[in-house]
Amino acid sequence: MNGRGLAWLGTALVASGIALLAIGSVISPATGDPTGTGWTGAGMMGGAGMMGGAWSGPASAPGPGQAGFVAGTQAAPRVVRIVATPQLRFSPDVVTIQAGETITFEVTTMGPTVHEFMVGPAADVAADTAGTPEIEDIGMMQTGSLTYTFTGPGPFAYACHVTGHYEAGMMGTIVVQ
Ligand SMILES: [Cu+2]
Repeated sequence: MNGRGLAWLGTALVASGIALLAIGSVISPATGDPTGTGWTGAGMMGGAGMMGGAWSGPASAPGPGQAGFVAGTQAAPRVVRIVATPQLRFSPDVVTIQAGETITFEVTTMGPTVHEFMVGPAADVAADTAGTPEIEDIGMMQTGSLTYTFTGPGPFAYACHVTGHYEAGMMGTIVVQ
């Protein structure tokens, strides 16, 4: 999080305000699906008109234990989609992987609150350690992408380190199968 991000956040909050917060609150109940494939809100979001374009892509690829699962590799990463909500949560907040997998996270911010997405060893993610892979400043309806290879048993985690968000609980867990 930097000064520019804070300024942008303020502008976005003032400009976008209540209506988008309301939309976010409708969408965000999402699923909490630990496999990251539950997109029950997709139809509703598509129906919201201007937001439809952001949701036209496929859902997350099947995870371990699901039909059609193919482990992600560096040559062909598995895509996991995550929504960052105005309620300072990630949906899903648990992602299951197979040891050694390479995952491409596609993280979309719903609503006017700007978010970040950091992923890696849980201790580094918790401490916001410099150099830990991160997507910065994901603005409203923007999607950021980050590819990460999970080497070793973990523990791994992800988090948003916009000021106050991690402290509010904006974090997720990587379960290694
Ligand atoms: Cu955040």
